[in-house]
Amino acid sequence: MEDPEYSELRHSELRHAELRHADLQYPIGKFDRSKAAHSAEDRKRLIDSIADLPERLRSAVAGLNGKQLDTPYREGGWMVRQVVHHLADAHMNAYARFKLALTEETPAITPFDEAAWAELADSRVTPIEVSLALVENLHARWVVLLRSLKPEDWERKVTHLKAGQMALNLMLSLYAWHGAHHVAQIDALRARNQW
Ligand code: NI
Repeated sequence: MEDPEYSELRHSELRHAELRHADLQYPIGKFDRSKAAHSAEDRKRLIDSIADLPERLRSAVAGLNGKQLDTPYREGGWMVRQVVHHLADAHMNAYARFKLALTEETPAITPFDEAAWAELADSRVTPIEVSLALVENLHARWVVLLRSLKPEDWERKVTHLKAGQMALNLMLSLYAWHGAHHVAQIDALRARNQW
């Protein structure tokens, strides 16, 4: 008879291998496009989460040395450093998209090639402090803007060339998810390595 503990271990290893990729890349799950923020309560909660992101990101990377920052958060994934710079890249785009949506009629939004941006020199070698400060300052302005929106403003849309039409109430949930998603990747890496 097989040692039950061994069998359990083997089973969990197999299961772990199956789930490994999706779990590591999407530790909080993929974004659910059905989750637009339709109520004022939902929007308040999501704006608060965007307001807290700079601090959550800072604690996620606190105390990591250069070698740890240059470690991919999963095999074949971005280095921690690139994840931090990616949040600045993506949220600068997001902020501009909100402002475009508020000042133009359903403007067309150009997607950016996030993988290619992450390979440019500034994403690979800039000290993370630069992007931590950038994200802090960017989110400070973004949150002032978000808290000023009237209920009807949340229905304003952009046309994303790949994702189609998106209202601001959907983009709000998307970016609240996006910040939490990348922070969770870093948290999971640290937990696995006991850093
Ligand atoms: Ni991202």
